[in-house]
Amino acid sequence: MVLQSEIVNALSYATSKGYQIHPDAFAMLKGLETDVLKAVQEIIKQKKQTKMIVVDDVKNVVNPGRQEALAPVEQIAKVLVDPTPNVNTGEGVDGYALLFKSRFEKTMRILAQRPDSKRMTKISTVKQMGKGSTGPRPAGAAGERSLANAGTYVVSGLLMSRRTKKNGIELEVDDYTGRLQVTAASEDAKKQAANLALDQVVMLELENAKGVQGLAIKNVFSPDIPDHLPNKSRSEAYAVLISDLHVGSKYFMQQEFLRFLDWLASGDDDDVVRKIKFLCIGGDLIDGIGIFPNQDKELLMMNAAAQMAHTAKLLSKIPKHIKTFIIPGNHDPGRRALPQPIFPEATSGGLYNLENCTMLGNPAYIELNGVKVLMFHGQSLDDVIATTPGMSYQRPAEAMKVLLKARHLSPTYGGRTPVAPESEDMMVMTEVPDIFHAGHVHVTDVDSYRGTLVVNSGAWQAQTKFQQTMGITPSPGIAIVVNLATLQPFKQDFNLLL
Ligand code: D5M
Ligand code: FE
Ligand code: ZN
Repeated sequence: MVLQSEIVNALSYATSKGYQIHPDAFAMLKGLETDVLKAVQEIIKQKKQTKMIVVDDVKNVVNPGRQEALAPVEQIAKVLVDPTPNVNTGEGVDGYALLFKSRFEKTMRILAQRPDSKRMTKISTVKQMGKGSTGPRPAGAAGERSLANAGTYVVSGLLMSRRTKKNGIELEVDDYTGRLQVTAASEDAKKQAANLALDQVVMLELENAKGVQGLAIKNVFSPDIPDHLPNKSRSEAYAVLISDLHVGSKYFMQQEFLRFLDWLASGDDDDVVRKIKFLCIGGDLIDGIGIFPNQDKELLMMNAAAQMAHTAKLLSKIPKHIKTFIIPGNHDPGRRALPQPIFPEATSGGLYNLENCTMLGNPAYIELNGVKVLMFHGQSLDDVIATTPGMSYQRPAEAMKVLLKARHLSPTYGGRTPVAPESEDMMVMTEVPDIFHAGHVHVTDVDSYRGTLVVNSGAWQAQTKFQQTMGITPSPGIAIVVNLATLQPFKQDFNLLL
């Protein structure tokens, strides 16, 4: 569809200049891996005699001497961040203390870039001010006047708890100098407080308010991503995003997946497919063994190695010119806790032998033609959906936005998502992604948030018994295709239309 309009544009440009395009030349233009309008403009610029654009004219602008007029579709991939080399195994309780300290410090560096953070006060200072007077009063040399003028206090910390009380929602924040309990009493503050993830870092603007014991929350600031203009590819290249194959499961949709693989290989006949340069696979390649109780009743292949070998065989059909990036999910071999290192090579069933496939840990940042892509399987989306009001399994992109706001991929500790006690918190979203790709929920969803394209890439597994009892209706058999030059996404459906 994108190219269709490109051709139409080129045609109408030629017509407007009084030119006609010979059908053979037209066919050749359609087959070019380039900007068609630009090619036609270039031809008209060079043409001196007739008003008919012919095959030779097209050849003229694509011959090697004139390559610069028609830049080929780029394919430059970089791995920006992979947790694998930094993953350590269990450090016990100490590890969690270090993890949270690291989370706090890394997120404070992000918050420091916000103008409101200039007024930040330590919690110990705020508590000190509260002693021996009717309430906290601003103090401290530099901040004194601005704090007094504003009549408010700004603190930041980890959100330790959230409780619904008579007066509103009580939050407890800790910034390593102290702990403070504050109340969201106004409707607006209550709404903002409800949308925070437990254990995330938050900045709060506080004030004294009538009828509220202690300080009241005037404003809630999540670290958030800045509203930004995303990076784009200079040429029209496409990235395909998929996840959750669940090979080995009775419900794996092999027919649809083979249809998808055939489509990837149909390059020469299709204007978009020809320009697919990248494929991102967001985890849950296999269904695994012993991942949930009584899983064996839902398996076709009873061992993980066989499942991986079959996956590798399927993925070997991806055309070799498509650079493929693969991260693990909760069903795949290797460590279960986040962040997950790359698949253990020994149990990867030959995946490592596919030269166009790059294995990465979960989460990982890559750059595709300059576009920053954050790949994350999405385990924590279950926790976000369970604990945030208004979230549902039918709109996973909404839950993904909560993670973007928190600048953290798995904020809540002690829920369904296991997080490893690493001394560095690698789940802090230090980079601002242009595309945020997750899966896990099995529902395709596409949205845009502050310049970032948010994609949940669905699944290739039909509805399981568990999902049926939970009332989760997956949307499997669909690939998300993104034009990296515009960041426009579209869905390519591989379900047979009945
Ligand atoms: O998870 C697919 C989706 O279904 C994800 O949102 C979790 C949910 N799910 C699936 N099985 C279970 C069980 N046994 N308990 C809780 N939630 C579940 P996937 O990782 O692909 O299995
Ligand atoms: Fe899955
Ligand atoms: Zn999953």
